[in-house]
Amino acid sequence: MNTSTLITPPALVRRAEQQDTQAIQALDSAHFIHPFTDHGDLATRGARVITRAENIYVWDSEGKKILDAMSGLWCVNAGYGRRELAQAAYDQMMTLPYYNSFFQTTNVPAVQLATKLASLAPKVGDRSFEHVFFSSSGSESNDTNVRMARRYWDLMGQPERKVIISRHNAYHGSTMAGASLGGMSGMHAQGDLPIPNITHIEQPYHFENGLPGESEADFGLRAARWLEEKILAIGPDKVAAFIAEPVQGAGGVIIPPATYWPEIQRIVDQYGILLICDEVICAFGRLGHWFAYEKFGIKPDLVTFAKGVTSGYIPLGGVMVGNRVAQVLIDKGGEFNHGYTYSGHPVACAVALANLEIMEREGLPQRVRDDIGPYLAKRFAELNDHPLVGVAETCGFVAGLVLVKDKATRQVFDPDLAVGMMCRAHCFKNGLIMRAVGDRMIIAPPLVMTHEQIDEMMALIRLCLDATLAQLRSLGHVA
Ligand code: PXG
Repeated sequence: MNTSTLITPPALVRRAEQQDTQAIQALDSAHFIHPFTDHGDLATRGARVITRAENIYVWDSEGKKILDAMSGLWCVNAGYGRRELAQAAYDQMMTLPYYNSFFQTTNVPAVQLATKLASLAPKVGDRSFEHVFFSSSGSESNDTNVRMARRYWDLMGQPERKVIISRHNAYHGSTMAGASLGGMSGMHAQGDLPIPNITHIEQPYHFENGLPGESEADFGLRAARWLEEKILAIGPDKVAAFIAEPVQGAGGVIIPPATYWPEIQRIVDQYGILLICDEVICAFGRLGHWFAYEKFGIKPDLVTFAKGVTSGYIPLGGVMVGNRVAQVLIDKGGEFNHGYTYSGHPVACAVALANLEIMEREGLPQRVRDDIGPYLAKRFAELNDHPLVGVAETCGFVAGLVLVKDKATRQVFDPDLAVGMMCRAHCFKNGLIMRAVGDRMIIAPPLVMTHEQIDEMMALIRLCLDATLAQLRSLGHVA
């Protein structure tokens, strides 16, 4: 077969856009149960049908062009429309579309990807990352972490170390263990969660949890010490691990104070507990490094990844297993009774390798660190002068701002007003995808953005904030 005729986006696009939007919406509503969706509500309004994408833009079935400032769902790091990734999938499918990695079997792309990831994960202190466990998602990877951390302590002769400490408002996935590790009360309320031996401390969110007049630095130390208090309350010999995102993503882009992570590291070291960094969002250039633990000087034992490893083109996740855990599993372990049909899927691994090659060739992590990250920081900080913005902050290529009723007193809106959703609606109307988490408006754009595209995005964000302000004024909610 002639591979050059395989991928013909214009033909695909025409087919999609010829569909009747309402017909697709009706079938969608009749047959498709969406994630995190109120289906009664969706049935009345109809889903937005996204039909194609290129670079940093997506198009809907009505032909509307939308700037995707969320990289899909924090994952399309290399941008849309990369033919190399489609080609890598095609080539691998024609060579070996699937084989499992159970029963003393392996495949070449999985070996190559594990080797590549080991070479990209920097050594920190006495921690190195020579081994990788593969899954198909962030959730599965965090389930793996729970089982691996407990297995580690069993093998260390300390089976009573079972408790995993996480944080309120963290997001670690939607499986039973993932949702339990996460600190989303709405998720815990459904399905009898958390599962046993998972507990939470408060998040390091200065705007909400800082005391009046407390500096960011002092707050960071106080927030980290909540971990120490929790460890002491449970009993250090019962704690297996602490899990956290370097910067909380789905919780609303919560960027911890600079003092937070060093103090967390002191505490986990002092009590000997494992540190799990969930980098499903933060890795692969998002914060200007291949892995964000390097940015914060964290020494994790296990590192969760997914999303950006394939730029979202195909599902793949995994865990970077640090030497402390890997050596014990290998030396003392026997069989670890855990694995997935798609662990080390050859097509997913081949796409990941091609994606990492693009990111390396185009220097995307460095670009975020030295060029577009600082430029976004400068432009995003300008929003601090907007009457609706309590505080606007960035870290690498994520950014968040909180909408407030009164800037001077930092008074927030009544949650029932759903001001974040109001702002999000203005964004969609004006051709911008920006996410609302309560009244925090957040972005995580593709890492290929140019300065001009950042300017275009910032103009749209300001336009949408102005439209939200005008609406709130007309409703009498702000002066
Ligand atoms: N950990 C983190 C830090 C995540 O952000 C997961 C684990 C779970 O990954 P999977 O691949 O199982 O979805 C995630 C996923 C949002 C949103 O609303 C964020 C995620 C997923 C869905 C919605 O921002 N992050």
